[in-house]
Amino acid sequence: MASILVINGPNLNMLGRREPEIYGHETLEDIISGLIDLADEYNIRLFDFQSNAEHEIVERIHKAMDDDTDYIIINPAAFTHTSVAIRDALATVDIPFIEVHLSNIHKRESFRHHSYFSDLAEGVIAGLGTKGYRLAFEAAAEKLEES
Ligand code: DHK
Repeated sequence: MASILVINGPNLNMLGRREPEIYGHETLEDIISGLIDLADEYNIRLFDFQSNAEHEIVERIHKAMDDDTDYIIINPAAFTHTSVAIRDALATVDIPFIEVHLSNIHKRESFRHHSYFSDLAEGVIAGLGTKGYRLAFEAAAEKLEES
């Protein structure tokens, strides 16, 4: 059975309560439970991980090599704009990934316009809210079915 790992970075554990005008009203639990349903439909194993700590995300990405993760969906949140370490971890494990952002980072403050991940990602989704995770999951699942 193929496996997809969904990683969420800092402050995304606060979704639903955090700046809802930007990030919406759904919680991270809502997002993950929707993805679990999709994973069942596609017969895919879903792993999910959220951390506010950069080193924990780096370590979880390393572990993806050992647990035979086939695809990663990642919203690095604020680390999008700062983390060479998480970028390097993704390059190290060489597992294809899709970068997701709830908000359209290109419409926001200029410090959010640069991502350390987009040039390595298979795809980037921004500005579609929680639907972005579902679209990323479907794209990843379909790629895995083709391979
Ligand atoms: C989430 C965050 O926490 C921000 O730091 C990013 C991203 C944007 C999002 O839109 O999901 O700048």
